[in-house]
Amino acid sequence: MGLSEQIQEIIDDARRAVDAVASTAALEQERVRLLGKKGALTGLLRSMGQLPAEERPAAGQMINQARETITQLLEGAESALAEKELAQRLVDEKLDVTEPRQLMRVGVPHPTTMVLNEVLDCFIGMGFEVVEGPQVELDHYNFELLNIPKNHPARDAQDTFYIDDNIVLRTHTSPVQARTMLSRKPPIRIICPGRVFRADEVDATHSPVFHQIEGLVIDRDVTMGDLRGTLAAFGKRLYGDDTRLRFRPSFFPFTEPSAEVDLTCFNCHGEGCRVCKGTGWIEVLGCGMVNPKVLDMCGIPSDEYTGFAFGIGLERITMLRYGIPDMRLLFEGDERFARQFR
Ligand code: 2U9
Repeated sequence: MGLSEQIQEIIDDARRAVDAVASTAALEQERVRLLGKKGALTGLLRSMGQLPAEERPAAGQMINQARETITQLLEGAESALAEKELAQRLVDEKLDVTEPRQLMRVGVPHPTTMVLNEVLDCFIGMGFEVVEGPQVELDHYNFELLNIPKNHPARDAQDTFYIDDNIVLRTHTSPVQARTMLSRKPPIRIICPGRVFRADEVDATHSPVFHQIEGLVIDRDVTMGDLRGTLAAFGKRLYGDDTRLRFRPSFFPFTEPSAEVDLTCFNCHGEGCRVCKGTGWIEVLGCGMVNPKVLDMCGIPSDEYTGFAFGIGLERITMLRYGIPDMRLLFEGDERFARQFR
């Protein structure tokens, strides 16, 4: 068989093989078989050495042409196959974005969070800045700087969770204010929300973990009148514009004088009802003028500055707001409970 017949046979074979190939992977195998080192065409090229010298250029040209032809066959098949495979993938991997799916359950804010946000919004509106601090505190910040001395009953392990002799779970957010006073100069106008801990037994009105919101204002010439005006604005925001407030004398180590603050009942507006146990008043928070001893210990000269502070038990006002009868409901994490207050 002459060279041109051999070449024609190789091309015919290539055409049949390439036509029969069904995937790009199989096509690659064919490329190796047809044009690779062990292929028939390469074999012919090698055997050219046996030809008389004058026939070699023509033979080489024919073989190269054949190689070109086969390369074009492979390339044509490759683009046709790639197109076919893409079309198949588009069918196989089609997504029906209109297909109905399992609905995602969306959570709701906890009632305590909703009341917290309302209280924060009120004080932020009056120019207060929100400050937070550690829940695990040094005895020094939690007690000493707040004029709660070593023998004070609040320090008892019956009332306070101790980590060691000097470290406690904070029993109020007051250490946040103490830290702020030590690190800043007046004027100070801050509101400090956060989780606090007391070694209480759980019942309908007590929990060993609860939340406070405390406020602190320090500047020159801050008076009890400023305290009353600030809390009156808060009371109206919380219980409505016709809300009145009254101060009852009280005692806290960190304030002097100190007072407990009642608001007229949001339910009966002072007439007396079940919510306020017939008194017309609801106790909402404690407050006072910052004890000069506390100012001095926290690096603020008490002969130059005065201040007021107040503390709100968040769970208590949340229970009142929504008529929740038992504090434990606020800590159970049952979402069916939370969903009732949207
Ligand atoms: C500094 C100085 C003074 C914070 C205050 C109260 C009054 C108060 C209670 C409310 C209900 C605690 O959660 S509760 O049981 N708090 O009555 N808190 S004055 O006074 C401060 C705080 C920090 C440096």
